This record gives sequence, structure tokens and C-alpha cells, in this order.
Amino acid sequence: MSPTVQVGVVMGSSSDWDTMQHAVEILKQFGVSHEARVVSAHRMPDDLFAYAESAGPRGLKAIVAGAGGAAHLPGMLAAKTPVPVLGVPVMTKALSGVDSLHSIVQMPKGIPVATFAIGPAGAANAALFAVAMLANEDPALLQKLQAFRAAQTEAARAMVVPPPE
Ligand code: RP5
Repeated sequence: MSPTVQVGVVMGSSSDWDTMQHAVEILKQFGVSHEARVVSAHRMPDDLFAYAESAGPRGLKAIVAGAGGAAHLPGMLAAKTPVPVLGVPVMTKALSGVDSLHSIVQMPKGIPVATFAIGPAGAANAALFAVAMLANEDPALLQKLQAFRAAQTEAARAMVVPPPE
């Protein structure tokens, strides 16, 4: 039997990878089992439904979903599964990702999508949020998350201005 995947990272296009790889990097860093797939809402609607319907039964604990433009991928996934969906607005050329942000964050009442910042920071933070969710039930993962934060604190304390060239 294949090992259980805890977090699914899905995106609307391979062109989203530059952004979404930052989510995958974090999950790798924390040793969280994951998968990364292209599931386009408007080009692969049946696949989207199949992915969402199988997410719970397969044991996924969270889905990090990134899309750009009229970004219905996270919302439609959330409509089809009770597994928490963490939405990442991907930067777009025409509207700088504000279109993606608005279409992901403005879910009508009843079907939530946790929405993160536009671009790489959002992708990384969505993965960190998934780690924090999993850490509620996993003391070893919680320890790693606390160490990650402590390292950030130390790095910030070591900062000097003006920055060395
Ligand atoms: C969305 O359309 C994707 O999430 C991507 O951000 C955007 C552009 O897709 P491509 O035309 O690059 O495949 O579905």
C-alpha cells in the first residue's frame, strides 16, 4: 500500500510551479508527506471533482491550492471536500494577482477557503499553516515548528543596519 499523503499541493497550471514550489519546499523541510499535482478547474473539472472527492478517503489533512486569474480552483475544491483548503493567489500579468486574491478570498458564507498572500510568501505560509495544523496532533512536528521560528527570531536579532554589502 502507498504511504499516506498528509498534504496535497495542487495548482491550476505548471506555470504556477514557480510560486507553488515554495509550499513544497516547506513541506519537504518539515518532513511532511505530500504530493504536487496540476488540477485545472476550468480545463480539468472532472479531475478536480475526483481529486476533491478522494482527498478525505485518502487521508489528506489539508490541501494547498494555488491558482491565478479567475482562481476558482480552491473554492471548487472546498465545495467538494470537508478537508481544509488553503488558497494561494498566484501573481498574474494583467492584474498582479489581485484578481486571484479576490476570487479566492471572497468565498460566500458557508464554504471557507483559508486565503494567503499573493505569490511565494503565500505559498510558503500556506504550507507553514498546514504544518501548524498537523503539529496539533504531532509533538515532534510541533518541536520542529518551534525550532524554525526560533531560528527566524535569532536571524532577525542578528540583523544590523545599514545591511553589510
Ligand atoms: C490558471 O490560469 C492557472 O492557475 C494559472 O495561474 C493561469 C494561467 O495558466 P496557463 O495559461 O499558464 O496554463 O488556471
